[in-house]
Formats: sequence, C-alpha cells, structure tokens
Amino acid sequence: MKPRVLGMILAGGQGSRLAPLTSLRSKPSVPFASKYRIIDFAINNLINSGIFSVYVLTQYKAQSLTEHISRGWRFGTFLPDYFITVVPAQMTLYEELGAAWYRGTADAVYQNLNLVRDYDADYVAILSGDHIYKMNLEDMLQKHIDSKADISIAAYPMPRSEAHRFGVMGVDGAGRIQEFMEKPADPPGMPENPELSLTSMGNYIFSRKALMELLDTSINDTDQGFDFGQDVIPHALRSDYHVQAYDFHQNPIPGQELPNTYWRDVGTIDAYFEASMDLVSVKPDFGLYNPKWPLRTSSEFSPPAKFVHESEGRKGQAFNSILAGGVIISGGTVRDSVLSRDVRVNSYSLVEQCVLFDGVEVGRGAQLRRVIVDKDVCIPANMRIGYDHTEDLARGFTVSEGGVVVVPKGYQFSRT
Ligand code: ADQ
Ligand code: ADP
Repeated sequence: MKPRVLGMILAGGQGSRLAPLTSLRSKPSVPFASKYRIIDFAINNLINSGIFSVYVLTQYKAQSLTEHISRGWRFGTFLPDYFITVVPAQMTLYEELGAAWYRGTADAVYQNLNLVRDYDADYVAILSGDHIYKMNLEDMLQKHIDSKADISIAAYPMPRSEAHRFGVMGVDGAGRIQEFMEKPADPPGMPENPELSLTSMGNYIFSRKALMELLDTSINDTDQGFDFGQDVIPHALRSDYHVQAYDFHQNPIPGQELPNTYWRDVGTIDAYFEASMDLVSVKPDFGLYNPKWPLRTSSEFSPPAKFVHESEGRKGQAFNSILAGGVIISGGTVRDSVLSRDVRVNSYSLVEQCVLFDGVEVGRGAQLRRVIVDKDVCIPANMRIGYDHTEDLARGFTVSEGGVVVVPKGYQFSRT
C-alpha cells in the first residue's frame, strides 16, 4: 500500500525584514517572478512530488495568502484526498492551553494535530513557505523510509560565516544527526570542509508516531519556545530518536542536473531584488522553464501581453525581462525587469532593473531605475525614481542598503 503523506506548509512568517512589501501581507504571499507568490514554490514541490493533500498554516496578515490560494489553487471537487486548504490560527486548543496564537512553528503543527489524525497520515512533510527552491520530496521520503528514520531534515552546506542564522547539524558517516544547534553564535564547520557548515532548510519529514510523541512531550516539557529548530529537534536527539540529514544537493529534479543548489531566502529587499534580477539574466540560476517540473500558480485569467510600437520615438519594447499576462507596453522601454499582471508602461517612459507588481501604471515619460513598485500604484507622468535617493527618501519611499527603492502599496503621489 502506498503510504499516506500529508503536506503542511508553515506560512505564518512575518517577514519584517522584507517591509514594506510585507506591511499588508505575510512573506509567503509576496509576489515573485511576475506571476507567482513565494509560497507557490513550496506548493509546487509537494504537488510535483505526488503529495496532493496540503494544509497551509497561516497566522500573520493572512488575507492576501488566503485569497491567493482559494482563488486559484484548487483540485477537482470529488477527490477528497486532493486539497490545498488554508488553516488560520484559530485557538483550537484554547481551553487546554489558554494560549492565544501559535507560539512557534512546532506549536502551529501541534495545534492542528487533529488534522494529521483525521487524515490518517503515515508521514507528514513539513515545509517552510518562505523560500524559493525546487525539491523532490518523493526522493526525501524514500530515503527517510530506507534509513528507518523518525525524522529527516533537509540539509544544505552553507558558508560558515552565514550559518549563524540557521539550524546547524553535525552528522555521522551515515548521515545520522548527532547534534543540532539552532542559530549558534560560532557554527562548527563540516569535517570534510571546515569553511562550510551543514545547515537545516527548515524542511522536515516526520513519521507519524514520532511527530505525535515529540510534539506532545516537547510542547508540554518546554518552558521556552515552541519551535522545531529550537525545541523539538534537540529534544528528539536527547530522547534518542533517529534523526537523519537529507542531502539537498543530491535531490534529483527531473530535467535538471545534480547538484541541486538553488535555495534562496528572499527575506530582505536586497535578497529579493537580487533573486528577481537573476530571473531576467541571460542564464539564470533558477529555471522557470523546466516542463518536467511545472511551476503552477493561481490560475487567474489574464489577456495576452502586448507591445505597441506607435512610431520610431515611441517603440514599445522589452529586453531581458519577464512579463505576466495582461501587460501592455505602449511606446515605452523596459529592460532587465519583472512585470506582473496588467502592468501598463506608457510612451517615452524607461523602466530599468525594476520589479512592478500587478496593475502598476508607469506614466508617460516616467523613468524608473532599480525600483520595486507594489500593487496598483500609478507613477505619474515624467516622474523619476531611483536616480536621487535623497529625493526618494523625501517622498517616503524605502531605500535598501543596496540602493533599491520600494514604492509601497497604496502610495498616492501628490498632484503637484
Ligand atoms: P527561522 O529562519 O527562524 O528558522 P522561522 O521564523 O521559525 O524560521 O520560520 C520557519 C517557517 O515557519 C517560515 O516558513 C515561516 O513563514 C513559518 N512560521 C514562522 N512562525 C510561524 C507560526 N507561528 N505559524 C505558522 N508558520 C510559521 C527555521 C529553522 C532553522 C532553519 C531555518 C531555515 O528553525 O533551523 O535553519 O528555518 O530557513
Ligand atoms: P495582495 O496585494 O497581496 O494581492 P490583496 O490586494 O488581495 O493583497 O489584499 C489582501 C488583503 O490585505 C485585503 O483584503 C485587506 O484585508 C488587506 N489590505 C490590502 N490593502 C490594504 C490597505 N491599504 N489597508 C489595510 N488593509 C489592506
């Protein structure tokens, strides 16, 4: 019999370092790569791995995420095991815990363990909804079963200098985890390469029994936090559970060569911007066009993108850019940019190294350089943004350390 695998995506992250893109929506709901939201990559990982039963656990500013998933991520109606369902924090255990919202990642799963029981899952794949990557969970599950592990953790070798932001593990020759430190100040190097540390990607496969036991005991025993990295994994190791590292670099993606190395936390404006510029580069590190690993998203209707060339001086053109449906570039020039649905770029305007969210309008003669513009903002005619950061800051835009300007959602330009 095929094992029953339930997918759970942790999508409650606040993403405060990505402000103002996260001022009105959670990090997994931030648009990325013109027609996707960040969470879509985790959902595609599950679906492309044959896991069709998925709960998305939300908490913080979840409306935009809920709408994205309910609008487009839907299977047929008569297959009960095919679903993608948003689970908001709803204080299910209020009488027992007296607690308000989820007190951490493990608590988010703990407060919804009834869903694991009701589904009668043999295994639960718990993924972070915050990252851009492709991961074949079928392979991870097979190795989990073969090694008879209670928990498998996806592992990524990271330069030691950056590893303090992650969970760091030490493993034996067979990949069994011997020690796990959450965000250690001085991360240990790997024996075979001391410049790298083996870090956790925050993606786990749990055998059902281990998940039930561990969440019960670590949640009841701990008087600290309720996180997988901080509490549950160290507790599992102390209690002699078999915790196995899964080597992400050996994760086979159909149509793609090993090693599988792309895993990005687009958690700051600069990291988000860099990852967007990678997509429009001539040879991107992250491929969107692999038919063997289709990247689906909310199937909203959009008419085709259109380029209007009115005269020699008013060429509608785009170079090294990606465009979603409904975009009209009418007599303006777009270079090295990511344009989401229904963007309008008007005559004599210039858009370079920009990320424009759904419905943005660039007025006649406006010039934008290294700017992220949030949904539905209208840039007035002849406005220049991204050329003079003193002026950009005076207008109330955010300017990142790397000099990327963000025009936030709802921004209204004065009529002067
Ligand atoms: P962190 O980077 O601290 O460490 P965390 O803030 O715990 O990550 O978020 C992990 C995931 O859970 C994210 O997808 C986030 O959106 C979601 N999340 C956070 N709080 C939540 C809540 N209350 N309810 C629902 N979802 C929630 C973790 C691990 C480290 C590992 C890194 C990898 O603890 O060991 O190295 O992820 O990025
Ligand atoms: P997104 O921009 O991520 O597509 P939506 O436009 O669907 O998100 O908005 C999602 C939800 O966010 C809205 O239903 C509303 O609850 C909240 N929201 C959006 N804009 C604002 C705003 N300007 N002020 C307060 N809440 C807002």
